Amino acid sequence: MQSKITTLLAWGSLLGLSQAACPFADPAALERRDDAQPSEPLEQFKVDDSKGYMSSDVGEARRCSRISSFVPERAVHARGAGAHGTFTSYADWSNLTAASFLNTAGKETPVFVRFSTVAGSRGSADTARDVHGFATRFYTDEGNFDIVGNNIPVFFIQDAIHFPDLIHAVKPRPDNEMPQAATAHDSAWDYFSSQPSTLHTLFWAMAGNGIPRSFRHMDGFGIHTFRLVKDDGSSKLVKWHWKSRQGKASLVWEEAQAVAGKNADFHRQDLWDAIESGNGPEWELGVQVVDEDKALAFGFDLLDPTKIIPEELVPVTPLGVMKLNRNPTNYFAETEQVMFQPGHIVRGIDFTEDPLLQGRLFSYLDTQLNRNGGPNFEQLPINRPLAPIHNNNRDGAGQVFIHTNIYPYSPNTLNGGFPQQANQTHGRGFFTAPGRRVTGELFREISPTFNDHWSQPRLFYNSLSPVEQQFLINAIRFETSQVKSATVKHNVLAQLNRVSHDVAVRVAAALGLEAPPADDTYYHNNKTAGVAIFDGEPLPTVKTLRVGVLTTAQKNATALAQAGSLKAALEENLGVVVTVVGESLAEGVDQTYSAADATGYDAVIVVDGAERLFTADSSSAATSTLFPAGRPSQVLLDAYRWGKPVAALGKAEAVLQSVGVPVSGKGVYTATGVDAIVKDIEEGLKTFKVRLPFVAFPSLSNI
Ligand code: HDE
Repeated sequence: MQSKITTLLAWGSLLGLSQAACPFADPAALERRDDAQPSEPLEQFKVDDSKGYMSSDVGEARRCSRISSFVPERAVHARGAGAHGTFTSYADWSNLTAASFLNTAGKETPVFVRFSTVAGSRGSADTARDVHGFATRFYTDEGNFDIVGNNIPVFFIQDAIHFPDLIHAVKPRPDNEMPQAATAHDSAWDYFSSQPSTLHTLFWAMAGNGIPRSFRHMDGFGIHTFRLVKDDGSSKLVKWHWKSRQGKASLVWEEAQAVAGKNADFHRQDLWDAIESGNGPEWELGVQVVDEDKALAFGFDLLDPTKIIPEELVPVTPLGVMKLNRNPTNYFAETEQVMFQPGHIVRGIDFTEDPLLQGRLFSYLDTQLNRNGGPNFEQLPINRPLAPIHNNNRDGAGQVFIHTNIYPYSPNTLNGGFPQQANQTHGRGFFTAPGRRVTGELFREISPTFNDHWSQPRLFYNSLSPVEQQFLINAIRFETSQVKSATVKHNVLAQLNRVSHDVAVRVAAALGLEAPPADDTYYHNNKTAGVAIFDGEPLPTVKTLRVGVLTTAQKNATALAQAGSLKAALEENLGVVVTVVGESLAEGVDQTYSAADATGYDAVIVVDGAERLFTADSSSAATSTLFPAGRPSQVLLDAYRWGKPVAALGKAEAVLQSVGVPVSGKGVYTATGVDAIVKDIEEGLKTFKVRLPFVAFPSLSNI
């Protein structure tokens, strides 16, 4: 580590220790605490007031309303959903780390995960295009360890001091608080184009990663380089990876916008339903491991959080698997009050001097102090570690323990020297990488090894297929065509042009501008694997994906029966969730056409006999007063336009043509029997987006 960056002491190592308990239910149960008392499980904190009486005490009501509104929403990542689960270690990893949760094959550690978007406020829609938070807490037997990561492996900035600027630029305007949960505005693109360290993350966000199909279908990353430390004090540099066992899948933009209007809770609903149905999602935790002296070996600085280590250079070593299997009992008490901190680390894990990470070690504690009005948020049930707590935090607002030690300081002679500071050899306490030496000069400036902002966005862009490149360009076109400032548009094109002349020309075409001449300083043809979403690996499972079966509930019992057998066959063979749609909620119908739309399904099938609902003839049932005119056709056509597999059984084949779906199109299936359609739908769902709703432009001349 000899890069010329500002090196801060790892104060966060101290921040992770202030953790305790909260028996708020019964004053008589106030705990008398010594410095190290085991915690009780979360269960004891659950209060059931469903059979009790409401208080008529106005004072209490006022106090309660003040209390419940006291915790402000998160300044960023306000919109989110959480779930409990278990992490299971694959092996004894003491060859890599002293972390106790990784020291035995099969060892289970409880976890709580919170997924989020970044820019939107707490009531915003789930499917806004954004980076997504992926924060995991491990309640290990040696204290809490948090990986506060995102679904994109890089970040916008390299130094924490720039974070307020980034957030001010991305958030709504200060005067009118518009636009909500969106970056399609002048200040965001002004910042992106003035601070080119943002380009790499921006490219990932403008590709499918910004609009995942669900929290379950995205990967997670710790982003910064961390350290794993062994018992002997030796250490390695690592990057954390969460790889989704559901595979990666994303929406398309028109669909995401429609979802935002139809179901703002789309992602939290999906996660909740999957867990309730016993199909909790799983991720494999892995690390890329690099020797301490190889921080500059890959042509960039491992302390620079805007860079990935391509997996061809350093493969990911899988350490264990996490399964989420329990929804929260109370959103506020758990998901809202969970207070993650990158500073929450355990023995065997340590920080690096990454200047973004160093700032986060301070900032997250500040945030939690501000949100909670004091340091005792660590005593809340969801934040409280399962391991015994030893710290010297005392008093403060909301202190719920009665500490009994009257010599709460160290060193002391009056209490036999306790409490004592734990160290590597004493008390199996906390330690940082003790064998490490740092040399070099300290400057308050960005290291020259942090200066290349263009090669890696280009690597990312080169690694996408032409269709996915077009997807990315469409996203940039959508965003920048809402930018009003000519200067900003000019600056955007200049930065895009440093990544790729192709991108600059194609974005410029939509803006009615000329791209600057090619600037090939950073151009190269390298590629990396595994970053694609739409043309990546097929999904490993289609279980829990949603299929809409369009039928008629009137005048055609056979069509309704066919919908029923199709539903049974699909659910039994594929484990998908099937919704049978009809004009009214007759028996066998799950949803009406008046409530249905294509955002609710990953694939759509029209059954034999439902044709009359799709004809444009105004005298027919297609204009029934039971649903808005043309709704069945719209569901089918939208599903097709948004790249979903669509199918028609028997005579319903004619419907495809009549609404404008080419029968021979990719992912368009026709059959007479239920079994054949089940197979086709499985194949289509595995590909997920069987076609993207635009043509690929193989060369610039086609713009
Ligand atoms: Fe955060 N970030 N962040 N961030 N972040 C917060 O903490 C901050 C950064 C991330 O579900 C806040 O408790 C600074 C990178 C997630 O509760 C706040 C900097 C990464 C979550 C904060 C960063 C993240 C947060 C808001 C630059 C990926 C949601 C409320 C130095 C590695 C956690 C809160 C949850 C939340 C500050 C950069 C991920 C304000 C100053 C890089 C997933 O403290």
